[in-house]
Amino acid sequence: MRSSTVQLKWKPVLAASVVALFVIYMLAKVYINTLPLGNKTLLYDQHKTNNDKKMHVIKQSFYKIWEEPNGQFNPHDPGENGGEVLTKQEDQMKINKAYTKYGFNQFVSDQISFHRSLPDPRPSQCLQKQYSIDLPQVSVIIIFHNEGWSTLLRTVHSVINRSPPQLLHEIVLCDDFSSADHLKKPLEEYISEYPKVKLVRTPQREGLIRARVYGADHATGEVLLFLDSHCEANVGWLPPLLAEVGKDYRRVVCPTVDFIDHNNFHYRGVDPYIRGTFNWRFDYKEKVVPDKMKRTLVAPTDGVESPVMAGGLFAISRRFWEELGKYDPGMYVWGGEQYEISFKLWMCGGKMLNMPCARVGHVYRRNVPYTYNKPFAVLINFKRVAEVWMDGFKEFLYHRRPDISQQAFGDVSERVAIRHRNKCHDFRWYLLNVANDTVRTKFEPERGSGQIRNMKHDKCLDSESRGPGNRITLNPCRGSFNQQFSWTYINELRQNPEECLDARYTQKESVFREKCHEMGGNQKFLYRKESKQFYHEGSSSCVSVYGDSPMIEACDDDKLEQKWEMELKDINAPVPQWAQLAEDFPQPPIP
Ligand SMILES: [Mn+2]
Repeated sequence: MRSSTVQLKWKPVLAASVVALFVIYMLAKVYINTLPLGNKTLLYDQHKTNNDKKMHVIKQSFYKIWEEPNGQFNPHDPGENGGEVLTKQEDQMKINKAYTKYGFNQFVSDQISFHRSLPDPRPSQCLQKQYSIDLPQVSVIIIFHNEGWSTLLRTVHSVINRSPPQLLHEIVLCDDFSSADHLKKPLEEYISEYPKVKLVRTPQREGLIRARVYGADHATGEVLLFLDSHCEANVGWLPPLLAEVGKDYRRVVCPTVDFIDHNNFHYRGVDPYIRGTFNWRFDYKEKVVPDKMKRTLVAPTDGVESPVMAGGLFAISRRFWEELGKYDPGMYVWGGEQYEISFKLWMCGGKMLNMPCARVGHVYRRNVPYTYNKPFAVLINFKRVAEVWMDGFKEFLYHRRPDISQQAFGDVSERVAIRHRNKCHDFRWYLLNVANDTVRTKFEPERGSGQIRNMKHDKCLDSESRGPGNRITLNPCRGSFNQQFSWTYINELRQNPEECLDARYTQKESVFREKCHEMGGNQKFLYRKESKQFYHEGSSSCVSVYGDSPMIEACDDDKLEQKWEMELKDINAPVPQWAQLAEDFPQPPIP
């Protein structure tokens, strides 16, 4: 009784507060709309719909107008709204040819408008986010080598169409010594219509890394933004990136890279809250942001701190790029540059953020269509990164990758000088402060290795050199490369280079070979020494045999089909000297 009396008294007060708040809100809105021209506090308001263009307010609808010239496109045209393009059986020859030449289905790409519309995959909060009008201008640098006409120009047009003109200083197209005819005169003529697009060509084949440096050297904007030549910038992509660099010139930002299918050019948004990291084989890994960290994000629109960038799509101030010595010019072609730039930007006072509101679609190639006559390029690059930036921790890498360890790598003294000149932190600092929850540094010896023999059939697990997604089979033991497995510290059954046995309780009749995800689950196999069984925790079952293939089924100690032999190792052997560096580091959990 008494509590309801109290409630009755509060009701009018509550109503009055709501009205008062609403009035304050409306007054604030009116005030913002009357701010004078040129005032630094003016905002990019992506929501306004009235005629405040003259107040230099960039609106969401502005992007939309810019995105679709004349606002006219037919949603039924190929690939509109990021949709997939279907092909006919009779086109298969042309499609195969396109793959050989470009690494993706250029035949499909050619049917899609340069100005195609895209779905907006941003978290809804991004649409309300406001950006200062006082942002630095950007040079977008696009490297290409024998790129297809339509993929290249769709990249260019998506940037022009979806960038506020006052933020886009220029687009630098950097041709890394292409031979294709369409990239000569026809390209020059085409871009002559677009005053902001400039074309530079390397005097010899440089490879992606050095071509990016060449392109950047020809750019004059305050911020450099690198893109591949088969991308599509999405709506509102630029302000979130430039706003961060504008706050501090040592902030490096990556757009969220959405997925464009190489086969049908379907555009798919991805989870934007991810962090890039690596393992001690220098495989790049992505980890979803742990809940603990999600809570510390101030807003869903904020960037996620990331230890390593995914690839080559990022923005950096020209000043920081130059202070850091650009990319290492002693690197070749492609590979390893993402580690170099990521390690040094963190170690030398910067910060890297993945931006959930900035979206760029990228076509992941199926195959690499070009050749470059530099064997061991990636090994040289990795070795240079390790020697310059990783101190004693390079041994963690060399232990897992003897091929890197043995690689000649040239002179790195100038790169080491950059480290000293910028008074950078050491790699220990990086591991403890940047990558401490993504990279395990404790010595993790193999638990076993060699071939895995079934005791009933006297045959061995065999991947028959087929790639990810394929079923594992059982063959006579012959010690071949495809029969070599490593039972790792985190209980994977791993095969080089980085594929793991993978079992699913939904498909018990087979065991597959998949890219190692290092998250346990389907790829976690515990070996029971006494019963010689491989116990698959994810499905609470054991690896057995059906026909000529391994399968999983309910564990049964008495079944000889479930018994396997492999050479086990002593994981309690003393920790080698090189690995003692990080014994006391806090470790991210073992999956
Ligand atoms: Mn690419």
